[in-house]
Amino acid sequence: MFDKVLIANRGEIALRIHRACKEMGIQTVAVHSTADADAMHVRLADEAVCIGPPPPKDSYLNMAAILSAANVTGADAVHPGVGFLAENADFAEMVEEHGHVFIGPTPDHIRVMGDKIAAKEKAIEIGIPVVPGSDGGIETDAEAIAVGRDIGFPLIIKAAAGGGGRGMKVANSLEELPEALALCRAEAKAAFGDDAVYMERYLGHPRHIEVQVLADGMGGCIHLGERDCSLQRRHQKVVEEAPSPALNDIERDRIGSVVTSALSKMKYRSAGTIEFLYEDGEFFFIEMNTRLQVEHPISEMICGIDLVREQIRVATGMPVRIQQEDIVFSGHSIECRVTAEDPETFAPSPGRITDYHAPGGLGVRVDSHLYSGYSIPPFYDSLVSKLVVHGANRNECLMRLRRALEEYVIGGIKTTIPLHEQIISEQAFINGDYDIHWLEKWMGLK
Ligand code: MV4
Repeated sequence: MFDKVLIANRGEIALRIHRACKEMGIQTVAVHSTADADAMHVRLADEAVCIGPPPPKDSYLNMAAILSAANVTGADAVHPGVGFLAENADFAEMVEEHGHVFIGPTPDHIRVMGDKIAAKEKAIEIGIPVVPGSDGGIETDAEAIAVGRDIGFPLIIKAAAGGGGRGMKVANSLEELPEALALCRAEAKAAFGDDAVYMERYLGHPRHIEVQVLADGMGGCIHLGERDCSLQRRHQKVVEEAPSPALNDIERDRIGSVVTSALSKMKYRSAGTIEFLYEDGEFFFIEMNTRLQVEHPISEMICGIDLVREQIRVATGMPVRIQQEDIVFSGHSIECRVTAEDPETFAPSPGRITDYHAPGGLGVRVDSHLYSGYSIPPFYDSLVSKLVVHGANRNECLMRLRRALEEYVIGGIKTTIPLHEQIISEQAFINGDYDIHWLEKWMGLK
């Protein structure tokens, strides 16, 4: 086992990884920008290294500074967390070249899944169902028109280098196609420096359902069920739940075994997530995330598995020690992403926390780096807390979530707690009857 792990991240996720390390008897090294000198992850870590000024490109994305912190502290391994360098294949490669273990997949797997065209080809190769569409990239208008006639309208054009919802254009007819293609290409070039695009049938009312996996790089692979992440605004997830209210046990087992046998074939290593659009009873692969995800705790809650702990274990070269048959999916879990934003306008609301009281009690988990007196810096992601609740069933989970939101006090800044209270009181949400467009439509109405 590792003696010392460097955590190349900040905020609640740095804390989450620190906690897993301490429970495994592993020493932790925090890295931080000058804006984060007083952050909780820095306070709790065994050692801390300042890696640069506030802008992410000068600190949390500064590979040379992070590698030198790993070298001077003698860290055995580097955990990238989520965001920042977590899906940067070059960083993973450099970590290993410098003699540390990268707690994540191989650089090759990160690279393949980072290119959406290559990822889709890989998905087809290993037997995962994909959205019908172009066979690889689209080069010319003539090719686009031929594919358009074939798959029909509406269709969606996506950037190969895209992700997180950027670089997509919908075309409703053959007439709209050339302009949509040109716009998508231009946007992709400007945003990612790569104008490669591909086409897919446009699904009008899907849910976003993703399957959590853990694999050991030697063919061992298990799944921790699915998460329904359909409640999002501008491609930012707001509320997630596990299991999905839309699936039954048979569908869950079926998609779970499709995914685990595929990733086992690929010899995938580490935690990973396969994202699907789910519409009219069918799953369509859209992307794979080769990292831990923000919403991983809801899977942990229903499976009783510490995913970060297991991710660290497989990074040392050990096989996955949990058998699929031994995973018992128990009850229901919901996560509310609490951000430091105005709940009406979503304007950022950084500043000093004057009062802090987190909810507690059975089935309530708060993953947050906040404390009374802490000042939220304005330079980073607005996520300040994940309120994660577990109940014996969905109704118990909802009742518990409601009382936990009522108990939660975060004084001095605006947060999205009131928005969460409203969402979970809506009949459509209570019924589990929502798709990827529901939240934005509802916000437009209220
Ligand atoms: C789609 C789609 C409909 N049809 N692909 C958006 C982010 C990127 N990961 C994939 N996205 C979509 N791909 C086809 N063929 C609709 C979306 C989409 C979406 C997907 C998941 C969660 C929220 C979304 C919001 C708008 C559009």
